[in-house]
Amino acid sequence: MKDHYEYPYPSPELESQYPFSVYEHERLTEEAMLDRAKAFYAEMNARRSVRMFSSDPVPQELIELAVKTASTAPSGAHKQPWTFVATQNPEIKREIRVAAEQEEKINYLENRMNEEWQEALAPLGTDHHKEFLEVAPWIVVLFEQRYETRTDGTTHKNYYVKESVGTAAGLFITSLHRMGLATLTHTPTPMKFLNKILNRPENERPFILFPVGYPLDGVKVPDLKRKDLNEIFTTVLEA
Ligand code: IYR
Repeated sequence: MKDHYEYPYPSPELESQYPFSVYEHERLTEEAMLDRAKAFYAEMNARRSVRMFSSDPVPQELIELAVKTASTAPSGAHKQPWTFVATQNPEIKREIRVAAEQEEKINYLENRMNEEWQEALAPLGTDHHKEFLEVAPWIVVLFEQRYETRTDGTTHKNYYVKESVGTAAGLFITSLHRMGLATLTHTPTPMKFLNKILNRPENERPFILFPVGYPLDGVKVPDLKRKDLNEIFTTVLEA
């Protein structure tokens, strides 16, 4: 009975209608799995968001590889409902900075963010100055596609868009860190101005803006602690 499936996937009917292939997977020893998991955790635990970048250039190929990695994310009905828009053009970066700072001035100085929100941000010390938007060599904006527009002009809904795009964002951040670059998940809310500056269509909505580059030498980050496992993980062992 072990691992016997009464309803195997794909069913013969399904396989006669759509293509399938055997998933290539190498099963590792538990020891090898532990080694890899511990090394990867240590590497990811060293990642930090930074707010000052070096202006040193970064080759476009590295950005493209991070986007390709992000696009391996699972997505609702495999729609891959995302567009990554990258620029290293100084004038466009300036326009984005000016527009972002305009919104953030309202958030911080005119209290569009309420007191509780501003208190939560106090240890980070963020404010309306977004100089990094001009200094970082790249700005990559991740847009979510609320629906897709096909070449024949018809529109089709996407599913679980936020879940899908959020998952892709995580892989993008992971890929950048792994290749030795830094980023910041920046959301200069409201972000609709990015459609205009970056010339994006109506079906796309900005999800996260990522400045990308090397961290500035000696850059400081808040002494944040990550939650212990017992605060974020629990098991349910009895029915
Ligand atoms: N968008 C603002 C405010 C901000 C909000 C959160 I939640 C943060 O974690 C950090 C900042 C800004 O970028 O400054």
